[in-house]
Amino acid sequence: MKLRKSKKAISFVPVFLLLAAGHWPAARAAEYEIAITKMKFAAVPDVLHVGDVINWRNDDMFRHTATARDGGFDVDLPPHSRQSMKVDKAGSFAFYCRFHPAMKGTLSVQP
Ligand SMILES: [Cu+2]
Repeated sequence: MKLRKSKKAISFVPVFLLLAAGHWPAARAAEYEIAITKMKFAAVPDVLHVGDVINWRNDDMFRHTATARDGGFDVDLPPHSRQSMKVDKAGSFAFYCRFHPAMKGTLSVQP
């Protein structure tokens, strides 16, 4: 029976490829931008994780807020401004703009 020395090294290649393919460890925080344009919040990321950062960006000439209905956050956004916010707890958080209650969305945050 002939054993080739390189055989063992080759078996590690698929594991390396999986890691390189973008399967980040859960602990790695991601950063997202949620823009406000023409009195509307842009689409929210499907799933957020605790530790992620949201950059709220107000492109309008009006002042807006991103305010959690449960009081967990209240981000003030003067015209043409941006503000970042760290997501610090898991759950589902409905939010709206205090000045324009028709503007709303929901953050879904996993641990
Ligand atoms: Cu508003």
